[in-house]
Amino acid sequence: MRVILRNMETKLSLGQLGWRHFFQQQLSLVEFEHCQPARVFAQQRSLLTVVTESGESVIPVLPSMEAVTVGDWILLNDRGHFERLLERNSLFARKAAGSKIERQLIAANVDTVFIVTSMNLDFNLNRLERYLALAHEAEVEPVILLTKSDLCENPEFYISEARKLGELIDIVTLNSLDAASTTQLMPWCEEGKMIAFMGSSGVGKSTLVNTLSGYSAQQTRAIRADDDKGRHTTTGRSLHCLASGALLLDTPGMRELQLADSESGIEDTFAEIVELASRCKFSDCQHQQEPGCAVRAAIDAGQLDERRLQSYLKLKKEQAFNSASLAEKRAQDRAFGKHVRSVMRSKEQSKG
Ligand SMILES: Nc1nc2c(ncn2[C@@H]2O[C@H](COP(=O)(O)OP(=O)(O)OP(=O)(O)O)[C@@H](O)[C@H]2O)c(=O)[nH]1
Ligand SMILES: [Mg+2]
Ligand SMILES: [Zn+2]
Repeated sequence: MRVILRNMETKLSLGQLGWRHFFQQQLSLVEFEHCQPARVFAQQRSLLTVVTESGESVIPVLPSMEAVTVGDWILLNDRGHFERLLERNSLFARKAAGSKIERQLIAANVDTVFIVTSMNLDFNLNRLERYLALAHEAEVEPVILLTKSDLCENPEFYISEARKLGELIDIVTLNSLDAASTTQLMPWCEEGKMIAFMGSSGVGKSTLVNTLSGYSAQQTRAIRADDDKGRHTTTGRSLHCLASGALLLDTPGMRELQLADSESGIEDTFAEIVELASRCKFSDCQHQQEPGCAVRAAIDAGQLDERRLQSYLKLKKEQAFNSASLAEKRAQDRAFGKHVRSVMRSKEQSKG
């Protein structure tokens, strides 16, 4: 993972780093006098790169520390050591990829997430719904970015498809290689705002970071010609500072985005289905063949896509399953911790 401040000699003010009232009011008087707020810009296994008003520093990750992620605000004491993590404004998390039963933190205190997809074979409504659920769960405003407008003959088709995901979602079409085209994003890139780019490999997340920052901060690589898939060029998360004062987070294209602990994010993403379901005859209606099902009636009347209902049911099932596995794992970890502590205590007692 890399940190790129536009100019390492230039110090960033707290405001430019994204400090605001919400964080300030968490400080006690003692902390206000003796601690320095620091923003986490990058995170390696055992090291955190943090930036304060006085510049960048690297601190060790200690076992006693809570899990922190890129975008977090922490307090450093007068010796520059980790004091504590501040409460987050927003948090992106998913179930770790593969068979690992673990919650993985993606980013904290993000102001806007740009969900990036290209107007080619990458475009997929089900996947966009996954990202929207993640954003809604984090309570972060999502904007859908449809890239590669210069290569697309029919952008209207993609816009109208994406529009099916919500009347009010902001949708932007652009050519990520063209600076004039990316100025459309400037309203979200005010000083101190943190913007995250998320989406599959090859859609142009790093290209956007490069064009917006005006220099080649990130490596980019051509996609495969046969299926438009990317080559997983970016492998770590990194924050980049724009001249406007916004912080851009580039992320690696996710191979697998499994939702966990995201019930309300899914409900918000499929609000119209939730609303219809509240009018079904039975409270436990599965919207299959039950009599008096308002959801099926809407599908029959052409007001709701069968695809969207299936996507909703699939995500709900997945998140319930993953949340249960995570809860079970947490309970096991707690029981194990208790066991270890009681063994230690009895050892100490027998010594005494
Ligand atoms: N013509 C055109 N090419 C683009 C556009 N956006 C990205 N590209 C190209 O698409 C390829 C992939 O772009 P990247 O920026 O590396 O994609 P990424 O989303 O960062 O991919 P990962 O790092 O693998 O997750 C590169 O060859 C870019 O030049 C666009 O809007 N128009
Ligand atoms: Mg990239
Ligand atoms: Zn129903």
